[in-house]
Amino acid sequence: KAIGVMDSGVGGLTVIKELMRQLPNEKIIYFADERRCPYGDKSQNQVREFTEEIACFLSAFDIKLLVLACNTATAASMPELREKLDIPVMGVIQPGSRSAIQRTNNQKVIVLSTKGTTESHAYGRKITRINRDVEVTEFACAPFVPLVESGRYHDEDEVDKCVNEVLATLKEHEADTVILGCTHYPLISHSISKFFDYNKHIVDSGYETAREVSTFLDFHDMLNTEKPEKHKFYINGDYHRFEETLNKWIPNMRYTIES
Ligand code: DGN
Repeated sequence: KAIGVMDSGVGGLTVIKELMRQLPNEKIIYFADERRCPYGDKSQNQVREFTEEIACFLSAFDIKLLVLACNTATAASMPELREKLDIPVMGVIQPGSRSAIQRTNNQKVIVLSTKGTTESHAYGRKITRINRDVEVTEFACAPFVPLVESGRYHDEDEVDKCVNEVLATLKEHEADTVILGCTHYPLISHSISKFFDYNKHIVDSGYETAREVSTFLDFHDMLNTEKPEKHKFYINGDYHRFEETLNKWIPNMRYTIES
């Protein structure tokens, strides 16, 4: 059985890159909602509706686990979706929150995310529920997703400029840990670390989520033992740009793609 993964666009690729590295025998079936991307400025109800629709599409493939590789979708739909589906559902907010709690020494954490995730306060609630001494600053970075989706994330000067403008007010922030609370952001994480003079822990929720998926599958004896032939991608829009990012971010991957 495969693992179903969804995102609004290319962001989830940062999660599957880690899934493939940490769990090389698992087959991935990925859905990118390019037609309705970005999710960040949509209402919680709309995002929940989109996520349920995609979960339903992916469930038809007889998957053993669904990963919401999108913070905005996780924030909007996690408890409801867990109730509706009869397979386990994992999101990206819990793993990132736990990792930040482990890493912070001064108990101050910044969360960079979309407007939807910021306004949901999903990270703030999750982190303080585990450790209420941690002070969480949630900060929306609306221009980052369009920058990544447009494919301009590899133009370092342009990314640096955008990061400097968006994060300007956080320059002197005393937090020692920054969560990349949107799965698109690891594609520009170099500029984000540079902006903070490389002196903050950067939490990549993709990496942490893959670790949790690995623990979960192992614990429930659900790991595959043979390498999959090919991974599968479904894109409901123009897939050329998606495929360009896919090939740059995860070279030499064997896959089929349908739009
Ligand atoms: N990658 C998604 C996330 O982690 O929130 C959001 C991207 C978007 O559609 N704004």
